[in-house]
Amino acid sequence: MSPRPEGRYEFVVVANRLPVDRVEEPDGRSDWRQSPGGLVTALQPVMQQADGAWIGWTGAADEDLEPFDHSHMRLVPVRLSGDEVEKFYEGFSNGTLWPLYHDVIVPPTYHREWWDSYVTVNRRFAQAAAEQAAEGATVWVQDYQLQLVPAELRRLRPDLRIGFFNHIPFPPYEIFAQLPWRRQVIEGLLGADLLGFQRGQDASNFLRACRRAVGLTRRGHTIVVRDPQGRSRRVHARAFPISIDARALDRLARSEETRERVKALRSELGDPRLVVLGVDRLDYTKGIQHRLKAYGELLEDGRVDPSEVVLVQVATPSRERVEQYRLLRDEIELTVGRLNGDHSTIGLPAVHYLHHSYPREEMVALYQLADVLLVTSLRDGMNLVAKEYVASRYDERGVLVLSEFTGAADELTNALLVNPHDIQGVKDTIVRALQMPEREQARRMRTMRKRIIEYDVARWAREFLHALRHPEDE
Ligand code: GDG
Repeated sequence: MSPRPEGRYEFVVVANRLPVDRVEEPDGRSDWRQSPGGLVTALQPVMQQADGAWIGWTGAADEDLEPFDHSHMRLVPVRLSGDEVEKFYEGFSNGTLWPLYHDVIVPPTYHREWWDSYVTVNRRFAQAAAEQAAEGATVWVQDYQLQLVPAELRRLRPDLRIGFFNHIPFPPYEIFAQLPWRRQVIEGLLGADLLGFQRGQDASNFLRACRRAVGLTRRGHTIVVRDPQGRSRRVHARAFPISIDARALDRLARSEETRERVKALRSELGDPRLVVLGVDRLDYTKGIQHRLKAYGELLEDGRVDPSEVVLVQVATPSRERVEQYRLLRDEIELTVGRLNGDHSTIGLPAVHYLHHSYPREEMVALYQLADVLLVTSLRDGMNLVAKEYVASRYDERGVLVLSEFTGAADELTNALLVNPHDIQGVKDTIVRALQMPEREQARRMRTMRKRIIEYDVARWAREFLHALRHPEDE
């Protein structure tokens, strides 16, 4: 089916998920609630100004839903069958691309049927965008699940301005080259006018992959491609580090409700113990096992006394139908169980392990409570948790221990940077963080807060869209 010549939306976002979650009302009906993510917060003002539509999946299989309006946006659901959820989403997106793009921390799986499903679903997203976009509209495609959408969309609608942002790292060519469909992925991405990455290194890796996989050489940030009609077109690729709504978090952290909650939590945790916090999706890229190993050894060595310090680890449930994630959960829970068995006393667990998702307010209270925040990712596109911690610390207290292998480490250079593979280094850094004088905490926190407040998520969206609409400035 060919799309209608044009839809009516001037600004179209295409993302794997719609920015709403289904909620069950007490009367048994279900309704939609805006998801808490930063992306929707950042794009909402643009959506409202420009008459915007958002194309994505609801998260449930085999669901046929008509487009509907919510939070001043047109939401356009894309259907995925159960088989596609398995092959496109859990398979190719989370079992092939996710580990491949995160330095093959676990081995990626390559299945031809998963790839076929990825192609089919990417075409469906492109078709939906082609139907909604007005003549000459701006379309912004999000993330690794949809890398073929830019080229497919350009084929259907050459009049559009197409941007793409990759939220996860783009790997070095030596790793990317494993992908049997590397050429098709690069060609898919090159359908865009502007490709955004988290770090300069990701953009360089992509530009290098263009030369190695499809023989196109760069000029600075730009690659010149030839359309099938023989016309040449310029594609720009560079870093636009994503951020958070820092002012909103700062406000929430200062609120009376949060202060009360912090007080209550502190006494529940056994005041005056110091709190070391980890907050992650339960994912093997986050280095949760490395962190537990380091912390466990500190308890073992007696360098950390569990009556004085407690580790709180929030591990938000994630991708629970994927085998590797189930194994990881078992492994982490076994380790936490052992640590608590060896080091807890009644009423004073050495580690609080929380496998749930919390409301935003509770997260901010935890950030306020944390004397040390541990981010030990083995590879992470950005890591918003690190930025959220900094934004919440209006009191300029607290120490951020941050893995060098996060995008955030490029900006938050005043954190205590660690190599999560160096367990001795992580141990020493945790001890240093726990002993850091308040003046040094404040000095470091102040510099990091300045950066986060200046470069917030609204600025990220503004700079990307400006670059997309004004390629002459590139
Ligand atoms: C990908 C890239 C990149 C977590 N638990 C709860 C909760 N969260 C929120 C955090 C934070 C977000 O989820 C997690 O973001 P991260 O950036 O840390 O990590 P990924 O989910 O892996 O995100 C990453 C990001 O995309 C954006 O481009 O930075 O590198 O991997 O906002 O606060 N929020 C609430 N309850 C929880 O239990 N409310």
